[in-house]
Amino acid sequence: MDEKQKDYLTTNQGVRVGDNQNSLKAGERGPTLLEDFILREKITHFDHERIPERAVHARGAGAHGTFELHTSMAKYTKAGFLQQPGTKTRVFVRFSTVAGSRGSADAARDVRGFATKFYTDEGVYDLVGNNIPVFFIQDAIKFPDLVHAVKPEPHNEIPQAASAHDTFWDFVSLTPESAHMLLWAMSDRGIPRSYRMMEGFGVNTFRLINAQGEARLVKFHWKPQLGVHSLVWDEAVKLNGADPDFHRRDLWEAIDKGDFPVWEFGVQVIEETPDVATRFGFDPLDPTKVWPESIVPIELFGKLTLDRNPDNFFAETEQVAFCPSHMVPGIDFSNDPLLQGRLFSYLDTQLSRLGSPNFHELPINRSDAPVSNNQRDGHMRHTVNKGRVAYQPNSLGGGCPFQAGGNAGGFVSHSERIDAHKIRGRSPSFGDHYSQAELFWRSQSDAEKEHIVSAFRFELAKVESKAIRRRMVDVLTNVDADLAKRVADGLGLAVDDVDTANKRLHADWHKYGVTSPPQGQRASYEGVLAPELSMAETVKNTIKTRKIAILVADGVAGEDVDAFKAAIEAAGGTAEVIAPTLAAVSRTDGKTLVPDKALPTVKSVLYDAVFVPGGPLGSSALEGEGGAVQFLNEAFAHAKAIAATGAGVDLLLAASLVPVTDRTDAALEASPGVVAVRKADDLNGAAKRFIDAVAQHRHFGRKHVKRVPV
Ligand code: HDE
Repeated sequence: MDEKQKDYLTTNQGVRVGDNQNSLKAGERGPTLLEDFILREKITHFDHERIPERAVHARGAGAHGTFELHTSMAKYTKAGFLQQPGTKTRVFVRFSTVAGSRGSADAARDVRGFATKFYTDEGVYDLVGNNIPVFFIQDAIKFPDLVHAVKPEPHNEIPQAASAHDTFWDFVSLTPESAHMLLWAMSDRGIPRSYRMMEGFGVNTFRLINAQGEARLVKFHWKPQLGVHSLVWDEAVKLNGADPDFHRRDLWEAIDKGDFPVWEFGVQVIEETPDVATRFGFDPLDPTKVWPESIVPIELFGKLTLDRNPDNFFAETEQVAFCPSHMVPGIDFSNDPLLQGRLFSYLDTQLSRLGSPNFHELPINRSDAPVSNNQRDGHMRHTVNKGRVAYQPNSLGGGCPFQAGGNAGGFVSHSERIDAHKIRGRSPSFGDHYSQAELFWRSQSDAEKEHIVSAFRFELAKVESKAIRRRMVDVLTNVDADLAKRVADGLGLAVDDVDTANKRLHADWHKYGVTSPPQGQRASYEGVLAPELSMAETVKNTIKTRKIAILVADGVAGEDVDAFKAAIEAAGGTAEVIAPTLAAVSRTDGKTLVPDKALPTVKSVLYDAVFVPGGPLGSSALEGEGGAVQFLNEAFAHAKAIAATGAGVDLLLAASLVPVTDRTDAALEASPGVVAVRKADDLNGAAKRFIDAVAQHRHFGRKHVKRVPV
């Protein structure tokens, strides 16, 4: 290498390091010298390389992107980035799980964070949301209790990244306001297929303020272009072993390949009339309630595209500091008591996590709008402020910097009139804990209901205390009798009528000091349809970015592979050829095929669907591979699309897709999402049927699933 081009190793002071392999010693066999500043600098830096992980949402993955406005929101807000259609704003988004620590696995059952930093021309705006539109608690004062309850238990730090333990269910069974969110968390929303296929919600209620100073209450929504899709529980459990980085890797690879994730940004708007607390049956300030879209429709106004992976995880994803209090003119807070507490918490936590009030100077947190104020000094100050003036008002600095007032784009808080007694309490409708939980339950498809029941059964069966299990069934009895019965059946418990359940619940709440909020009147959602709460009708017309496995062995029908691979790729999916080893396999047409992956290194859970091409030799070779048979069984039990051509169909028959008593091609074909074509004379037609089946994401209507050994 040319001497000038060489990149020499240096210390942090820029001194070139002569030897990076040996510390400075007194002789070959002598002690190391304290004088070795190169050794000490290197090790000292290493000793301090970790920073406190986030108290919640410690595990995450982020990406850069752009938000582009397509519809002016000027009628609602004066925020600069929401005025002119076509305006682009740089963003950084971090997705996360809540409960697990930084090294925990991605596919845990949990809420997902969806936090967006907009670097607007008027300053940084953070929308720190989740993939579930409601929250467990209504008041910030309960947050430390909620988090202590769900985190690993303090005596033995078990279990990691799981709510299936006593302390969590103890807390929520004594906190009835959590009922609605519990249904969401136990639904498939708690185990998303990928970060790219989740909805996002601001959860808390905010205000938009227009140029006329008019304020309206709003909720924010992110709608994913690829639809909302989830894993199934058995798959999630296995994924956490097969690839603990499943979601992180998925996001990284998609962006790397140019499959940029896209969301539409939308808002629900409520006029803040004097009767706003009672007009809808729910109080818009209550973060345990959704605003059903049939009552308050969503207006979509822009598009978020994530198109660049971070260069460095620590510098960007770890050091990014979100605060709901990072707000710009035209958007404002509501009195949602959860939000009010968050406004304090995040700034405080960034100080302890990043160690300095100068965290806003880190590149990932820096505002694109110029920063000019009289703040000075502090740990790790980067800015070199000039001049002698660091106060306001001043004359020595010509009065600079000036406060902007409202007319020059200064942030002016919405002048809400408040005339009230100081109390510790909540508005009465906050006491209606169950009506929306019931609306959610009622809005689910049969398969989704089944999954919710299984999740409650699983989690509560892991709870050791019988009394807690009993209490949770009593809470569910208040939501819906059928739900309670189905969960109780799994726990060997009986379900009583609501009055009996409530007598027991109230006795417990009294005994353990649960005082607020009192149970209020139940709102009626009779006749309200809320299909948006279900995932059943989501986007199901594309296989874009889906990963499909093709299982092959020596003697595979090459043209079947070619036809399916071409069809999958043409439709925007990815096909990976998997063989028993990485050695090239022979094709029936005399050519060879180089596998992408070796069977022992992959699992069905890493793929969205599977195809077994024909070729009698290849298929029977795979029959001798337990991994291939297990692959098919798992794909089948996890409701994924499966296709086979020619002799490949024999492999499907050899697996447990159909019962022994009915091992026929017809029985296979009768199973939803299974394409079994013995005579492959219309390969393209078969591939098309397969692609349509993959686009459906999952096929929950399969019979005989329970007997499949997975
Ligand atoms: Fe958070 N939350 N939270 N939270 N939250 C944090 O801030 C907190 C809540 C959410 O990717 C912490 O930087 C309180 C609701 C996300 O960096 C902390 C309350 C929602 C992230 C904190 C809530 C969220 C956090 C921990 C109740 C959905 C990750 C580290 C009043 C709207 C952001 C940190 C990222 C992170 C406090 C409730 C979302 C401790 C006190 C509701 C997405 O400040």
